[in-house]
Amino acid sequence: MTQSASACLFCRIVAGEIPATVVTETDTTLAFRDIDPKAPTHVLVIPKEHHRAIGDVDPVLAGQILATAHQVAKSEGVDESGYRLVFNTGEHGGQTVFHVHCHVLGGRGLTWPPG
Ligand code: D5M
Repeated sequence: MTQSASACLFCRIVAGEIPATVVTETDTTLAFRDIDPKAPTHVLVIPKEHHRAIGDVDPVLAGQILATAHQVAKSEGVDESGYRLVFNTGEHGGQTVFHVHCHVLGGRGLTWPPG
């Protein structure tokens, strides 16, 4: 962790200091709509606790993030048509917010490979 929780954008969303359109939450995770959606469904699932990247998250919490992501896919109605879960990680992975987050993307045919 290189950023204090008070300076972290997503920690501030968890704290209610910055508004977000919340889709669902659990004791340990929060799901909210991406501010710059890349697909009709574009939701971010984060742990409420600050961790920089997926490699810093213990397996139990990682499973909770994935379970919430799947729940979002179902509630958004994209689980049947298909969807994509993405953890951009580090500089080459395109991570811009250093509080781990899982992108839930769906609602259209997604191309491969990503850029
Ligand atoms: O993705 C970081 C994502 O975070 C990017 O898709 C925009 C999104 N973002 C940034 N600020 C906000 C706020 N305030 N609300 C909702 N979504 C936000 P990355 O994988 O790090 O490139």
